[in-house]
Amino acid sequence: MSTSQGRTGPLGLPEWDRCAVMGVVNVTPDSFSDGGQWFDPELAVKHGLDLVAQGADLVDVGGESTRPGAVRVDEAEELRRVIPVVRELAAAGVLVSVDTMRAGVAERAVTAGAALVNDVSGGLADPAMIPVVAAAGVPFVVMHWRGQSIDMNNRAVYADVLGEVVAELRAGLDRAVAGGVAPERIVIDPGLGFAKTAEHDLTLLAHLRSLRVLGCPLLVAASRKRFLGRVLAADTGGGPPPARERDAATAAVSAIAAREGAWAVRVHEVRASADAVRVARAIESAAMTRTAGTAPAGTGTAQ
Ligand code: PMM
Repeated sequence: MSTSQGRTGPLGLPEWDRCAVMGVVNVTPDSFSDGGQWFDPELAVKHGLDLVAQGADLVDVGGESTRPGAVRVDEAEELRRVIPVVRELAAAGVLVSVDTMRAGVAERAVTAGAALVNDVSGGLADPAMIPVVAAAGVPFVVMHWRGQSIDMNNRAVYADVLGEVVAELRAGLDRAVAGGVAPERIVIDPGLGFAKTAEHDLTLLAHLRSLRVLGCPLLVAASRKRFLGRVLAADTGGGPPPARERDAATAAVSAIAAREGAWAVRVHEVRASADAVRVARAIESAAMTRTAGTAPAGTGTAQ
């Protein structure tokens, strides 16, 4: 089903009549946003269920931090963190996405019940990823990425951030399709904070509609990111608030992303974004109603 704004999700997932909310479960000791809180698998599962109760449509489970400067964990450790959590959440009926750059983790996670593969490298980090996703026939998130987190900040150099991100996403999309992933299963993501400064992130958010030229559902993952800290600090004159104090700012981005036609927002704190996307849907419906000619008399619209 396509919504009034033409927002259609990837083939293989349910369709919502609004922007979907993807809740984040990081089974890591060191994520910038919630590091360590859900490192225990039982707590991680409980947290995933709580996010669904708060309004998450799907839950993204990751076992490797991608914060700037992060050092990679090995595959065995990533599997140990992620697979039991994916399995339990999927068994409980939760729609699960796996956040991984490794084909082996993606493959095992899909077998354990994951319905979507979210690869921040868009298939660049592991040459086996695209063939695995193609064979599994699941939706695939292609994020804009310029290299591993350890030194990604050095790659935040653009003459035209919007044009370059669109071109590089198009290349990622073409790579995935050439590797056998069905185009209707691909979701794109501008990769806020990945090889980007706060100014780059804000420019991309200001032009979300331009990303839709690629013709794919759009995922926006602004939650608790550095650029929000920078925006909030600029007004108070103090330092940036800690990541966990950026949820209201995150919900503001969720409302805007939804209004701009994003397919989904990826957030750590779900309740406020679940409300935000519902308000955006209500406004979208009101805009459609007026377009359809039921505006009050005197506005120049058909009566
Ligand atoms: N950001 C993080 C992790 N996974 N996945 C997608 N698709 N897009 C993102 O921007 C993204 C991601 C950063 O770490 P976090 O889990 O603490 O937000």
